[in-house]
Amino acid sequence: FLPSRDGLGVVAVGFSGGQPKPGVEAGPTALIDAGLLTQLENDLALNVTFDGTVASYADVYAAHPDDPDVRGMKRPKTVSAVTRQISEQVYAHARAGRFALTLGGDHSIAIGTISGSAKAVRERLGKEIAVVWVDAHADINTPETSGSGNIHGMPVAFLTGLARETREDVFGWIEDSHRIGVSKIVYIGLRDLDVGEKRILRENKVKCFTMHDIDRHGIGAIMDMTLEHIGPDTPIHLSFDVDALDPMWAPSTGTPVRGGLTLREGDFIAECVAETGALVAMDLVEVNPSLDEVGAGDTIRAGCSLVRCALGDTLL
Ligand code: 6HN
Ligand code: MN
Ligand code: MN
Ligand code: MN
Repeated sequence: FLPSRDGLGVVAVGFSGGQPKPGVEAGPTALIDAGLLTQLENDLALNVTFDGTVASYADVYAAHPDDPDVRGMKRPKTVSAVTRQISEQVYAHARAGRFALTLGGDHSIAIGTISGSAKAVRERLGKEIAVVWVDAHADINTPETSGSGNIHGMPVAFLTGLARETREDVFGWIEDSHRIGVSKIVYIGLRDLDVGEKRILRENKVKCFTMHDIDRHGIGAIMDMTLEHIGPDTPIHLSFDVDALDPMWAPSTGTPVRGGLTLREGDFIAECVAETGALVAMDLVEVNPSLDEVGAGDTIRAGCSLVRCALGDTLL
């Protein structure tokens, strides 16, 4: 089994509405200006499909001038409309057999990317995807457990159905075909969990490799266990929050947490997932070049490296 890869589709999401700090909407442009797509085309000989636009969602913001909280969620209709659009874009790439690379933007956009992959892979390959979620955070708050109301802390709850909403314009568009099972997620790099999230992770027996586990076993063993949990012949979606890396390597991000992955550990995770031949999609999110401007170059270079590794650049 190899999910045949007919080129690479790029979705550039200039969106920051899932959290309060401006600047993360400039992430995709910074990565592209650093030469990421040229590197993929030239060094990896990938056939890149990209319409050349970094979406700014001005129309969506204009359509929801006041977007009052729903169950404590901030900007619910804006985030719902943006993620719905992304879901359709990622679906279209994945349905056509293209690897879907999404550049963010804050992590709320994974509601769109993973729902799009899950649906396309069900239809195209008749399989359920697995998700490798690399992050300092679990992003599995429900609206009720969230202390911040920021939707970038909730995508996994909506994707698994742990959080649900019936109104169509507040994530009610998410159908069963878009969802993933809790047993199909593996977390790597966790080190900042909210109390409610810990309860959710325990109650649902979610596979988690925290920084403690990485210190204990080493990243090599962690990747063996990750891929063993997922099992063979399973298409994988890699959702990589750059804040999984230690701020020493990636300081320009909205919620940095010290004690994270080294640059090499991050690249190694991406390489191991690439090596399976089963990677069908990747998100790289939370690159915010306006935070810690001195470190922005490092953060962007780290992001480019993670994407290249996930596409097999460093494998022989
Ligand atoms: N991220 N758990 C915190 C919250 O607000 O729910 C932080 C979330 C961070 C989200 O980094 O993608
Ligand atoms: Mn995240
Ligand atoms: Mn995070
Ligand atoms: Mn916290």
